[in-house]
Amino acid sequence: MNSNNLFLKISISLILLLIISCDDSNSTETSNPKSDLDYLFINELQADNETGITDESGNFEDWIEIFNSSDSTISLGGLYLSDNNDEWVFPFSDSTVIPPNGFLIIWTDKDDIEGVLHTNFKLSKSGEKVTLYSIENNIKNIIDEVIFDSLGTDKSYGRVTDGNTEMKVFDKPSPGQSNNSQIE
Ligand SMILES: [Ca+2]
Ligand SMILES: [Ca+2]
Ligand SMILES: [Ca+2]
Repeated sequence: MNSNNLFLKISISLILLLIISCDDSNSTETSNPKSDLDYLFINELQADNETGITDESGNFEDWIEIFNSSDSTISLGGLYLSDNNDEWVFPFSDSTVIPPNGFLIIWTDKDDIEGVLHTNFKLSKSGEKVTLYSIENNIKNIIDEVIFDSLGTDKSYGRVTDGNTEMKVFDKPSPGQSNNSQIE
């Protein structure tokens, strides 16, 4: 082996070593998307909104609030949200990223032409099932699921405290904000 070849070999080895060590340091810092998804919750929803919040078009629409209970930013791009009949995929967008301990409102208005935060289905005011899930290698992984009954006009249904299991009907919905302050 001449010295040029040896130099090349050593250089390549060093570069590979550098790449591997970079990867190592990254894996502890950046979040693993699979485990991160466990920190996502369907935190609150409204299925008969008549006087509450309005979407960009000024319409009183129903919505689902997603809560990121982790300390990392999580992108929802590529995840799925469904009701009893339809399935919708979160677009990849800055708008579908939730900051640590943040909330995101998805409009369930069947107006998906209105923007990336609008689903292709509506929530039934008589109740149904909402599921947040991922599909990897054709396997459906349920991240969170909420079954609700008829709630009444302008009420919401959600987690008594953000991200916890106990659910209740709220007289005062808190779209995009913590549910915790709504405890009476
Ligand atoms: Ca709309
Ligand atoms: Ca529906
Ligand atoms: Ca809320």
